[in-house]
Amino acid sequence: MARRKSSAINQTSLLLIAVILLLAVIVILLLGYASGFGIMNGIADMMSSGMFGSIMNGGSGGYAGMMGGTGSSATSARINISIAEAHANDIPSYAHVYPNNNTIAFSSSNITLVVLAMGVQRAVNLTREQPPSYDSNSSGNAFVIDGLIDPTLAIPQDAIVRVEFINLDSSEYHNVIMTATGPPYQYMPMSAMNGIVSMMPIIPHADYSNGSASEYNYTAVFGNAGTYWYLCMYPGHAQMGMYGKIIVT
Ligand SMILES: [Cu+2]
Repeated sequence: MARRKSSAINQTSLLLIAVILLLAVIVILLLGYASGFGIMNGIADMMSSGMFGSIMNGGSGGYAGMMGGTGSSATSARINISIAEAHANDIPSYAHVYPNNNTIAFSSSNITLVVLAMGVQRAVNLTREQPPSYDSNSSGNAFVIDGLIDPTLAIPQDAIVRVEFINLDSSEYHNVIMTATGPPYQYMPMSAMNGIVSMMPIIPHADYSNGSASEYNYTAVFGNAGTYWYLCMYPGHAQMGMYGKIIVT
């Protein structure tokens, strides 16, 4: 009996430690963003052999361009909100948009994916499309990609996907990560770390008083065919429906 009890305590302790670690990572990501990614680079160095790898290596140079060596191409910047919205409606020729089944099929091995984050209501106003049923709570948050809300993305295997993530929300922090683990997601979406493909910091909301938004760029490659998901790691967002499906063939 004593043995069984201590094992249960150990499991509870491990879960607590996992929650504390995830909270710590989120705080560090926020601090890293605030300080121009100085901390992020440090973490990326420490974790370069770990699961985050060089994807985490945020650049400190804004528009300065590529940072570091192979795979270390993440950059952060500010972008004008109206330019960001125009950019979002500038759909590339290799992106085939099917509003009827909320799907975008990409026919290129070099893809630029502009991902906007915002509240569901703003997404509906911007696109005049409806969100998928799982993300229809008007107090929730959503992704807008090529004029659709949380669309399914069909992407060729091994395609180079340049993600341009822009937070157009007026009040909430967001990010977009990609993973093999699908919904349902918990308030703290720790399950998403299993099968993680890409990771980025959680970035601040836009400033509508001066018309500028936060942007973060990184590159993702899906080396294996299958079903993947993109989601926001900010606590509660993916749980309330801020996610979409990726089909790699
Ligand atoms: Cu979010």
